[in-house]
Amino acid sequence: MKFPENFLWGGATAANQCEGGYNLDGKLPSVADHISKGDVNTPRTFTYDIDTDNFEYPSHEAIDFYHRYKEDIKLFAEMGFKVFRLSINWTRIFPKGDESEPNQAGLDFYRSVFEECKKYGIEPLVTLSHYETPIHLAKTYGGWTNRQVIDFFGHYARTVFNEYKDLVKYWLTFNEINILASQFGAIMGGGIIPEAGNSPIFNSDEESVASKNQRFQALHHQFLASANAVLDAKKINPEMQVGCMIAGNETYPLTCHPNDVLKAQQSIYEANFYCGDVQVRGEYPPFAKRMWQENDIELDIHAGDLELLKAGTVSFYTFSYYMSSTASTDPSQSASAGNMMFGIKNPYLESSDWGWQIDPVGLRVYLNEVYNRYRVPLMIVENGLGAHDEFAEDGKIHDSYRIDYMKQHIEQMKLAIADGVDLIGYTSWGCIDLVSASTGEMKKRYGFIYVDKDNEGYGTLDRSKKDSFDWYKEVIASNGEKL
Ligand code: BGP
Repeated sequence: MKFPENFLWGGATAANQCEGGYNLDGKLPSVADHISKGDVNTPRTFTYDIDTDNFEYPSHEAIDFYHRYKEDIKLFAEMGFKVFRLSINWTRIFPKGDESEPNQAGLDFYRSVFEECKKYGIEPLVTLSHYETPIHLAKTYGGWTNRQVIDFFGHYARTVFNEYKDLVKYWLTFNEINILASQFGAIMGGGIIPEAGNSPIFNSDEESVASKNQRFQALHHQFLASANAVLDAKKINPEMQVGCMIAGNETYPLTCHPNDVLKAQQSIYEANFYCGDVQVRGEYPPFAKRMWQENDIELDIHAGDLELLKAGTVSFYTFSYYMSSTASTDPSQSASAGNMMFGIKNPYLESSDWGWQIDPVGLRVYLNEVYNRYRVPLMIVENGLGAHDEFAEDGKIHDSYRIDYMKQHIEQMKLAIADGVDLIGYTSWGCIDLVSASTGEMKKRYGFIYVDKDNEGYGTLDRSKKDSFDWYKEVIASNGEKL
């Protein structure tokens, strides 16, 4: 079985993790610009006032894509990218979020980025919201808990749809929308922040920043905003396609005890299908009522909301996939680390340097599960290995571990296509090294392209090619035949 002829190979980034220039040309801070650097042991911290404290904010300079995008896109083109996923930083277009007029310098910047992509025949795939809610909306309106934010987002989305209607065909509304159910997602994705002071973005206290009710209400508002965006895009240019973006969570039962099986199933349903059903099928799933009751969630659903969800369904489904986890009802089992999801250690899997359990077969399982439920085209828009890269004596980075990881995942994609899954594209995460979302570090690297910057923020920012660069170039040139 082969990859389809027009398969979209490429790479993915997010504005807050690569652009830098956080206060240039009219831009004001987003929520991500208020998050300090952490590391494996120290959680990143949200801090209310960035002018008066001493934290480091990795997004403020990041890898300076803001000034170096031409060089970076040229390297992507050299690898043969067909698609480049990036996000528009909302705060470049509407610095506070509630203005009526957009910031021209922000519009010009992305026009120039998209034109640069088009020059090489690269299709931009644009996320409208990837942790970049304007801090003003978070502070003044309570972020996405406030229904008014739907309108501000709608105005932003229509503005960029109109502006780039001839340059951008593929859009995603909210990055990993399902993580809004977590505390991390509440801050980063939902713009729900503590009233003053600091707060770790990973917190074992479930209700520290936002209650479950607030988080699911915010999610309801994002569903509505996403549905509006789908409808607006169709009106502005019927050629445009809008997709959802879910953090893919494949969970296995730790044992074949029926209680473990049930727990794993519920985890998949609640983590993946709750959002997938609303965005693809246009309705809350059957189990939602039980879930709301069990968690004391009472949603404020207005007249017309459910009709809007039904009307504004996405035309393709995208997701991130890094790892799988396991579920157990045995209280003596302890949780292991993961991509915004935490589970019990699977004895059959190896883990990355950051403890994420590597599971290529799980990708095939996930692809089949989701395709058979939704029957819309699928795209993997994040996948890759966060690893420590060291220069060898010959002055190069021989990242065979990254090549192995990706090779195994691409092999499983091929098998899933043979299973009948309509998979249309693959953008590996962090195609160029960038700031880690969970830890804020630079040393957790995913790229084919190395960026000379260390965890303390020192370095020339020069770009260089790792071994995986040439390997991926071959993969694309052979349309996935040479792995
Ligand atoms: C996803 C986010 C990305 C990205 C990725 C890798 O959840 O959408 O923004 O960062 O995870 O995570 P990390 O950077 O923590 O390794």
